[in-house]
Amino acid sequence: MTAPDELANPYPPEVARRYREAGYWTGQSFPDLLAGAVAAHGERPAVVGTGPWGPQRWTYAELDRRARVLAGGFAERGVAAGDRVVVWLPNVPEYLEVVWGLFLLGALPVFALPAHRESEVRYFAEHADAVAVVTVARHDRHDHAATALRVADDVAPVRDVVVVARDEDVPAGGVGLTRLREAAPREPAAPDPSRVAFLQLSGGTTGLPKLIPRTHDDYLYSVRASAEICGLTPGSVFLAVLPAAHNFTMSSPGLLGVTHAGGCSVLAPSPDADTCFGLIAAEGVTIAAVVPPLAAAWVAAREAQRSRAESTAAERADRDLSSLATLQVGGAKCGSELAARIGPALGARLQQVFGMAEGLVNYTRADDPDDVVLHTQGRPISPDDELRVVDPDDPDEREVPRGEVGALLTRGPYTIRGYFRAAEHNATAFTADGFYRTGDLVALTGRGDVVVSGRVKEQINRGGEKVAAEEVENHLMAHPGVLDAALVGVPDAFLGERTHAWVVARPGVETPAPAALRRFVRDRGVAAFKVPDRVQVVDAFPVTGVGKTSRRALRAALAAHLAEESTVEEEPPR
Ligand code: AMP
Ligand code: DBH
Repeated sequence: MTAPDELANPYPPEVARRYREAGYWTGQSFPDLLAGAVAAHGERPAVVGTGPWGPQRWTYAELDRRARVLAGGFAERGVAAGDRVVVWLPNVPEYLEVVWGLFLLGALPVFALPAHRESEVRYFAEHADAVAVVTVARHDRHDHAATALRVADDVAPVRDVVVVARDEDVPAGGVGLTRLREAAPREPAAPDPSRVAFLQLSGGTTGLPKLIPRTHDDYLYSVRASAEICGLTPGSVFLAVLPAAHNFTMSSPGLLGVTHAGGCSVLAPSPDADTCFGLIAAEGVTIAAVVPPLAAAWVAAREAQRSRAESTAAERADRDLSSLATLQVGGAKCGSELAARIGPALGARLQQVFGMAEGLVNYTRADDPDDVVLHTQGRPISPDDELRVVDPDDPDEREVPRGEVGALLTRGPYTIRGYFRAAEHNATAFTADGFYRTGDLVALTGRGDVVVSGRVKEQINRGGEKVAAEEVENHLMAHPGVLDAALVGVPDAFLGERTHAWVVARPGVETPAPAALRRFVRDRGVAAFKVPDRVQVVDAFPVTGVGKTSRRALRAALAAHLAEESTVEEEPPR
């Protein structure tokens, strides 16, 4: 289905050679990573979590045994090395069994978020020519399995929907995980480490999300280096709070970094403070990764607990967070005020993380001065990460003086050179010499730390969940009563930004109500975080005198207008 060279190493050969010579690309594959952990730490705990079969606690040897069986199970279902399989799972331990099963088989996971819905899952399956979708029965009041089965009906290459559920909960047409677990274990494949290992997802800026091809070599370099920067050891216990498939949770240093170090991954079934504080206390969690709104919620919960004097000894033990050495905050900007409250409230050292699924990840370091940790988003992983901060209005993209704000371009040993099957988009997303245009506005400090100050890309960062303005506008414009739509971000005290849709009604038809338009977008089967927080129907876009009404200028004008308005009128987030 895929031309063989489509998944080949996308870096120019001389660049690949340089990254190998520098020791970044070592030829390690995903199966090698697991084999290394099993050899060195086989009897140590690898995974803790709760799924359809109740609480699970697996050593590396047990995880490996399970993954080999699933590799055999997928093979029996006709999945072959190089095939793509959409993995659409919440934070259950079986997530790791499935993902490692696919890696050991040499198949390529295509990661979807649990919050995604039919429109996104269908797109991933189609765009990647996936042969199977793996999901759960129900999650978050949504029937994931039923949705996946509809996708399988319509998208020709999808032969199987594998349902991670007890047999009695597997709907007709689905294949229960127990079926795959009956297979004979399979010897791990030996994939070419220079080739693409999986497709990661991006928040996207255009009408359709993009798939990100990451090779074994480039990704595992970032994982090993991240584990080292974050000081992971076999004693590290990582709490996966955000979705396991999110690039932050997976690799910064995340689930894979912990595997490299021989530590333990604890999967949180829900990100709320009660659940997570309980897990931190019970499992001795040493490091957790969250987005700013979650960090704020945890801080507030802790401050509230402290002020309640009547807590019993048992309650106090249940909330003992003393093991938590590091709280990583990233995905969206962690403001200085929140940053300053984290240490005192949670007793953990803050680490800011500014990363992207396309590659580049920046960390503040454990030995950085407080000033750097509180006020910057850190510095890159690699000495060979190239960061150019350029004038966004300059067609020649000349660099701005150090310290000034500009658009960030980056290139390096773990940053992609192009999205998967997106030639047209790649032409604008990358420079001719291979820099990725991140769309972020940043300044570099004298020491080379990055301070994120905004963005040029048409994307709204809703508490770390990325919303592509154009994608939502397209959904709105599919409504017969809508002539035009523009989605903008509005400042929000909790989320950083929330979404506001301006809609121009189509003349001559009944003007749709805002609530009906929100429902319309939701019913089109998109992730809930993409449903506009507020919809406002107007006769025409309130912009004149902008010169040309490019959509970008329009959005900027609307955003400015709304920012003014929102200082007067505050709406609680959904
Ligand atoms: P994605 O490309 O979907 O993986 O999202 C990556 C984007 O998230 C980055 O380009 C930034 O816009 C945003 N982001 C991630 N971490 C941070 C951070 N610590 N501060 C500000 N923005 C961030
Ligand atoms: O937002 C992100 O995509 C992100 C944030 C922190 C990321 O991909 C990462 C770390 O690796």
